[in-house]
Amino acid sequence: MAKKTTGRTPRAKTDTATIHDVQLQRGTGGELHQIAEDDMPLLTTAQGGPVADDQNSLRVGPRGPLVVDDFHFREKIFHFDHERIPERVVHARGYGAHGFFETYDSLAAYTKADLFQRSGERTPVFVRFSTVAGNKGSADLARDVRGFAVKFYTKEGNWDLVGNNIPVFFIQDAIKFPDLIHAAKQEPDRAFPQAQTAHDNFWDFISLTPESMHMVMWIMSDRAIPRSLRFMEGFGVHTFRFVNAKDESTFVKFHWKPKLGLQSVAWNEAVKINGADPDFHRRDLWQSIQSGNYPEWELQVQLFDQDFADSFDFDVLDPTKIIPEEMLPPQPIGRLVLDRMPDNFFAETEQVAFMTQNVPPGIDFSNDPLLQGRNFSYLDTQLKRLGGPNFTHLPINAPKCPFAHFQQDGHMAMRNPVGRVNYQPNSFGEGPRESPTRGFRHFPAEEQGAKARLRPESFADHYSQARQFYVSQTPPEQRHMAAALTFELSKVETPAIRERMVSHLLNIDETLAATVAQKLGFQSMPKPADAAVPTRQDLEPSPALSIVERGPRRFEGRKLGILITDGVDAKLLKGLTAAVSKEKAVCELIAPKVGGVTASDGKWINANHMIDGGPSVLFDAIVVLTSADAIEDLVKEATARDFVADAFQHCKFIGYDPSAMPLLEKAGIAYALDEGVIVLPGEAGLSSFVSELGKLRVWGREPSVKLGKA
Ligand code: HDD
Repeated sequence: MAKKTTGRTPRAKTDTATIHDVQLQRGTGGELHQIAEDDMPLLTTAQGGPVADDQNSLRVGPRGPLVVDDFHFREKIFHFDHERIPERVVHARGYGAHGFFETYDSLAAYTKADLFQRSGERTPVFVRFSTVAGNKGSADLARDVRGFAVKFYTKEGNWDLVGNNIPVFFIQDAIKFPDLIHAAKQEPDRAFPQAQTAHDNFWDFISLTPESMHMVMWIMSDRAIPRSLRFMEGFGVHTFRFVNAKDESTFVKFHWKPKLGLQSVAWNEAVKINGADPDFHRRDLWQSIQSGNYPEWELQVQLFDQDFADSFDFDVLDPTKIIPEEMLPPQPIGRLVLDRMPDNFFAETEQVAFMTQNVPPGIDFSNDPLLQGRNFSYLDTQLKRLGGPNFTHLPINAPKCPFAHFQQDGHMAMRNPVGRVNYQPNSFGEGPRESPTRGFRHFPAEEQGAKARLRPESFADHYSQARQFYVSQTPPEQRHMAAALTFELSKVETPAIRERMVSHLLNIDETLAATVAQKLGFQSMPKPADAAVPTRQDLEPSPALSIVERGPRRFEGRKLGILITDGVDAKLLKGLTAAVSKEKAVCELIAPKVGGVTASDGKWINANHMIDGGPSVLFDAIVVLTSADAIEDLVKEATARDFVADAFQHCKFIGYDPSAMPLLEKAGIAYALDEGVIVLPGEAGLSSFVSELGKLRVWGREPSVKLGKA
């Protein structure tokens, strides 16, 4: 007699008959209904075969071995074993969304690109944001460049604008890209540090590569730790060409400007966010799109001709240089709105294949050697990642306009040409033909010169724009750069590398170099690095380069964290949340215990977080609303004290009702109250408090906090 079976699931029995219990299905309002087995879709194998039992593998007797004719088990495990594809060699961690691009006015004078011809024209887009150095599972707030890749599904094929949130790059020639990335990623023997540039190999390479100095200034600035993907700029980096119907070319640089302004976090905050919520950026994008607060950017272009290029102090083909916005103001040409999350992360965000060489008629390349090298690289990487040449058949990569060609077969071919003829020319009059008038024609730039491996003289000034970036920052931003350089170099074990870096800083700004050297404990200053161009230009500061100067001035799109306890003044809380939502910002409630609190009017209020899971680093500003009865317990909570102390240290605005004062005392900030710590409701009222929050930070507090005087 067979032994009694064990481990039965509620849905299936292990013996001959499989009996399903009732199933639960979620209704539109989130409520659960019971549905009968016959009304459920049938589970099948990938071959479409109906499955009788998905809970138990096929075996001989209840305690016997598994048998090989269990094709369902074999197929299921086989498929699972192959679920991963290689992660991107760079930009592995990313997050994407769908949306549209809307053209403001016709740009026919500059480009024949179809998407720019008609005012109000909407082109579907898919955007993927990313960090560069970390692996797929790394944390969102790494100090790093952010990728900003946009695929426009135009009526004349896909246009991929594969940019970053920083307008310059580390290197001038694509042949150095593997070295740069090897040096930046984890060291190969120990496989750490991950998603960090604070290690010897990175700074060794950088300090031996003076052309990277301008980019180094950007990544040591707060640009490399954005508060939200929604609050950062994007740049096409290179000089491209627009080409109009008369085949006239205009040079163009692309800029994405966030509607909600720029904002970054403090470094200490970034470190804590990475622990509290490693998915901080993706969660933020998900929440804002799902709640209908669609992020928006304006596309602006710097347009210029050959005369401007010739008169410019730097080479417009050098990707380590910008054209300052004050010198050549960017013109708005359209807006990008992200309004839909992918249905499936893997199918869309992971499998999307961006390629710089995807350009429609009317957009063309310049001779920027980095861009030209990139045009080579991206096709290879997609073949490796996606496993075959038919990755354009995937819905996320397929054009949304009609297309026809004779490419056929290969792995996973889903759309082969039909009919007899699969070549051209053919005499059967079948199939697509090229069109000299409608097809893409490369801009006929005249080129000449000897074939050689070289770097132009016009690319040689590596320090002038690095300095311009530094002197364009406000004092708090300059302090952050010095602190970032000190932190990163403090992790470098080889003294010679630190010295070499400081010798470059001396060519950028003597005070910056001295601050970093002093913090690193140098006994003496090294000599300035030898420069290819001995005279650094003192360029005019460009306020457009500062985040603080480009701050939002409004709290719109931001998040207020309100710590509440039992007995919270219900009227005050209601008034505050109303004032915040009027500003198109969001409130989240944090309570000492999971669930919520009972307010002064006896009503229950649901909280979004328990205090341990809702630290203040997750919010742009905080408020503490408590009661005389609850404050005693609240001050005993270490996390509640951190909630306030961290917000203060990160120079955030803090609102509190008078009963919360003991918590401010316990957090050690009661004696350092400044204009950013505001008692509520206050004389000016709650809306004036919320409009004050638009300043985002009280940077004037920072020096005293740093020195521990607060
Ligand atoms: Fe790159 C991915 C941006 C230089 C080679 N790059 C990649 C992505 C972005 C950029 C945003 C992620 C796309 C996505 O979300 O799927 N890359 C840049 C910018 C650069 C740059 C702004 C300089 C201005 N890249 C660059 C060079 C090379 C590459 C010089 C090689 C010669 N990049 C690649 C790649 C990647 C890539 C290996 C990895 C994954 C992928 O392409 O799809 O081909």
